[in-house]
Amino acid sequence: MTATLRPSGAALLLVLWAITVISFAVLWMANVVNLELETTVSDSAGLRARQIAVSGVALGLHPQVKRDDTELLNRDFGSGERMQVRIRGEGARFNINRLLKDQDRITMLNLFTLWGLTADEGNALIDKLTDWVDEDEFRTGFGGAERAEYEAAGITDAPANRLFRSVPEMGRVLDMEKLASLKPDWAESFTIFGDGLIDVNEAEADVLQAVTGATPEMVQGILQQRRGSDGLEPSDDDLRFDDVGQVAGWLAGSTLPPEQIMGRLTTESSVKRIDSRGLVGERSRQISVVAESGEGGEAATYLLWEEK
Ligand SMILES: [Ca+2]
Ligand SMILES: [Ca+2]
Repeated sequence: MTATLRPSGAALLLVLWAITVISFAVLWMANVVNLELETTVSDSAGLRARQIAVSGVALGLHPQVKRDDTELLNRDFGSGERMQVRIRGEGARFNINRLLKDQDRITMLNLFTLWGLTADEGNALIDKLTDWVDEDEFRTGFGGAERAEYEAAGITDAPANRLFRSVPEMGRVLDMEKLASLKPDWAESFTIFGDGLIDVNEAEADVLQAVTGATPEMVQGILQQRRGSDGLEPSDDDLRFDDVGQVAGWLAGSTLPPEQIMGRLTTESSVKRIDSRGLVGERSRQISVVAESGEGGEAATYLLWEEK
């Protein structure tokens, strides 16, 4: 018999702890949402799946649990009950409000053309996104759309003339349909939360390419380094950059000035997204939570709680 716990034993204790003593804030949020869901979730397997998903949220928000604790975050409880949790930094996504406020047309155009729009179509879409949030009624550029253009399309309550309040709201902008046909999961690359810096430890290839102006080959170098020798992410051998300067070598050939690129990057997102799925047999419930981690042991602030 040994007196010390093996790491896996300690990890198991932590998971049991998290599942037994779920943070009050998570339970409170879960209950608030539950009131609205009561009519839709009436089967016991679905309820149990949701319970597991709620536990996964608590686990994912625990400050000691890291995104590459994959064994801890993906568990099989037997009898067809499973939990799958993914922790991501929100800096994997572009903050659309920040891009528009900064009028960062280069980054937006990089992204839209990468997804298959022509430069003209991309510019017209940027004009329309700009008009959606700007307070005036004057069309931006050649492609903008204010009230008259929406009315002509039979839409009477647009544009909003204020910042986006959600990512799905972007889908209401004229021309977004075209983008969505080329890139159905476009919403996965956007957020309305966080400081707008792109997290080099979290972002996918297209986001990194758009923000740095680097070639696909340069960005692949960064991703390979990040994934470690098993080529997978997240996993145990992932490398995390702790200084944006560490990626500078790969970006040397970019068309953008290095200081400008580095100023758009971070190695740590202050805002985290937890995708937690509970599975019971055929039933599955997913909860996505976006939270700003509290400082010095303070509770996390919830920015978004979404259930599917
Ligand atoms: Ca406007
Ligand atoms: Ca305008």
